[in-house]
Amino acid sequence: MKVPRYLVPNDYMADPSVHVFNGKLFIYPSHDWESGIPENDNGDHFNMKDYHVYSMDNVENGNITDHGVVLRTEDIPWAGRQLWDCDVAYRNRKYYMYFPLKDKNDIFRIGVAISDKPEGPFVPNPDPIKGSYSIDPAVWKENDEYYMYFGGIWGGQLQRYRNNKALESAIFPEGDELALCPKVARLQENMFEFAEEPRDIFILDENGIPLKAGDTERRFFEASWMHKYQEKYYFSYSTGDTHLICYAIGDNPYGPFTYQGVILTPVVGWTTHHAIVEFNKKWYLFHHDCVPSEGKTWLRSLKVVELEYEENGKIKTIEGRI
Ligand code: FUB
Repeated sequence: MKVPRYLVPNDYMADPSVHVFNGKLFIYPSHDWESGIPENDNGDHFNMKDYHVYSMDNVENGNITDHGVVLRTEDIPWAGRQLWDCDVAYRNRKYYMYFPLKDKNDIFRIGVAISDKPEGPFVPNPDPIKGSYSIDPAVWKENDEYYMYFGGIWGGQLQRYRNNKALESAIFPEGDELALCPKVARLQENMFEFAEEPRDIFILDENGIPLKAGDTERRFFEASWMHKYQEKYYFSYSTGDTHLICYAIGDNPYGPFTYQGVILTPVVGWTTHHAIVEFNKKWYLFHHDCVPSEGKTWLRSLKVVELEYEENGKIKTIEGRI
């Protein structure tokens, strides 16, 4: 399947996280809707209030099952607003959904909800993960350890923190200053807490120098994802205001990662977001765009396309506007 295909034509779904559980592909998207909130740089117009889960036996034939609503803000005791990009991990016969949500003080935290089945429904813990902040959790399993990648600038609030502590007010590095780093933290065995202080992830240029804040076509903005190919760790992310999905390669889950190139050129819409997964011996890029909503940035539609590697492990760039 070399041409991207829309997966859920009857609803607006975005920010896919995708995993293979029990031999099926499970998709965990954000659920966009028309809330009427005006667009701003804070992302208030992304006012999502529930999640659905989707599954597929076969990506090529496009058949997809909607498992319905699996978690809502009204079920989450600490909820303020805005359920953004979630992810799900499996451990010891339980499925853990990690979701970013603003608390009652309008601060993004990361919550956990549990299910016995990959399709949910998910029951939320009464409190968010201690010490969690910002958005876009993505969980990677390595042997018996689980690592959560997270972070996002602007509406994702990462600029309000340094060394995992809240600042009095946001500070954006500029120009030649080091770009804000995405974070990673190993999870405790119970999957409910961080097992360590979140660490910075360094994305290096071709000379081994961490990317600068002014390097907006390459520096991290949001939407972390991790996958492994030929024993290398591929950390991929969105550059936000320059609208690219890029990737960087490293030798272990903590990095550092060296910048490699663009996976997806800008799509129609403002945000871009993705998941990369191998299923039935093919690699796929799941992503979203705003073509069906005629460019309304807050009404995004889920897409999938095959992803290919060069022999040297480089990912072939995919055009976002086809
Ligand atoms: O859906 C809200 C936000 O938009 C996500 O958390 C970001 O990754 C961007 O896609």
